[in-house]
Amino acid sequence: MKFEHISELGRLERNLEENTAFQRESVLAILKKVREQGDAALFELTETFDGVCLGSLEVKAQEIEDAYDELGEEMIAVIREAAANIREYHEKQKRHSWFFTRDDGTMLGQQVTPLDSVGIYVPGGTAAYPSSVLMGAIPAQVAGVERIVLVSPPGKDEKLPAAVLVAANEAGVKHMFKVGGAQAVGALAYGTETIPKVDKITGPGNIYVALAKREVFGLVDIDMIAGPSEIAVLADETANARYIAADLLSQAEHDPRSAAILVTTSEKLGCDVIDEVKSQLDSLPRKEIAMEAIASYGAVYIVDTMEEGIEAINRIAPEHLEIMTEDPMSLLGKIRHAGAIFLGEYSSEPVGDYFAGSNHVLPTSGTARFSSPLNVDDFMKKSSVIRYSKQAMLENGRKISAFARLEGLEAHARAIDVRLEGKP
Ligand code: HSO
Ligand code: ZN
Repeated sequence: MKFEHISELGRLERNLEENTAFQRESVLAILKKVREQGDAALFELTETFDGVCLGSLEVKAQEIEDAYDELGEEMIAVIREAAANIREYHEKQKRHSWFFTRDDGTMLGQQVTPLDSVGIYVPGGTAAYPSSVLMGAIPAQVAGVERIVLVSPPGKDEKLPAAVLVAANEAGVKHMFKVGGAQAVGALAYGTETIPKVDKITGPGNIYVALAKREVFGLVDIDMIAGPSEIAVLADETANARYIAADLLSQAEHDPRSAAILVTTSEKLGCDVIDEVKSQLDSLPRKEIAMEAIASYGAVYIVDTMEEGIEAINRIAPEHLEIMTEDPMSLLGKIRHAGAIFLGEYSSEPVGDYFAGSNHVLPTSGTARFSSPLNVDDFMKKSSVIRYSKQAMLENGRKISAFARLEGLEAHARAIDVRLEGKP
């Protein structure tokens, strides 16, 4: 981690899908196989890629019970409390249908309907995060989605991690399947004998999963193609260097391509944070990953004024932003682009990853310029509702048919005219 000039900001742009022609070819072959052979393809591909010969794709009730025993009371209680916080936050996002009437008797409105079914992908191995299960499933459940389907690659023991099963169960997921990779995306998009076809696929995954999601987009909806995690901290001389370093490392440990950036008006704070990062790194179990991230995408930018700092943050449009200044609230309104904004020294980023209630599935790689955290709206859609009255038709019909003729669409015009003739 070192000082860099603000003009170097562009270096942080990372493209997840560079040079992926080879993987795309194999994704296409996998999707074709799943479409043509259904469950048989899933069993075969799970044996090839995960090295397990599954007896059944579906997670059985007994496995969920065993997961509760394995996880233990204390962690079950923590997951329950986190789930309650996430539910409370997302309830506030829920939109309702609205209607209004005009004096002429017309009624117009918007009817909001949940999607019928969604699939939640949970990556395998050390990235099988139970917190991400809550973040995907709870907004869907709050939206009112009837069928939430979880898919995740099994471990060598043929199982899914206990914490994942408990989190899914606590979030109200009733259908869980042991399949991962591009084949799981194919199963959700096309449906197989065992796995129901869904309308939308959410959740992060490796490059094969990301490419498969992109490939089936259109047939089904997808959430986003997430890049490596990012954190930016905007700080003045009052900030605590130890806290900032710890927070930068919290995201650096996710991925060797994670970005961790400090933008500050204080050169002294910048130096202290660099020293702290070096000393805290040493004892981290995931030090190799964090070190690589800090070396490649870690940076400290010194700015002359807070205004300049805010400008830099808006250019980065980070996934996570922490504001560690004397009065963080006073800067909030000036931040235009950031996935999640953490205010003050006790709002450490992992508070949002696990427990506060806000969603941790956030726009990365600068996409916060135009997109939002995963939210209840992602699992709902809207229908326009129109009820025109006879009076409104008689008053406005001529204008409508004239508009239709302007476009050369005579049948449209006559559909109106036929109602203006006075004949039923
Ligand atoms: N910070 C990650 C989410 C996560 N962290 C899951 C821990 N577990 C992406 O925003
Ligand atoms: Zn995290």
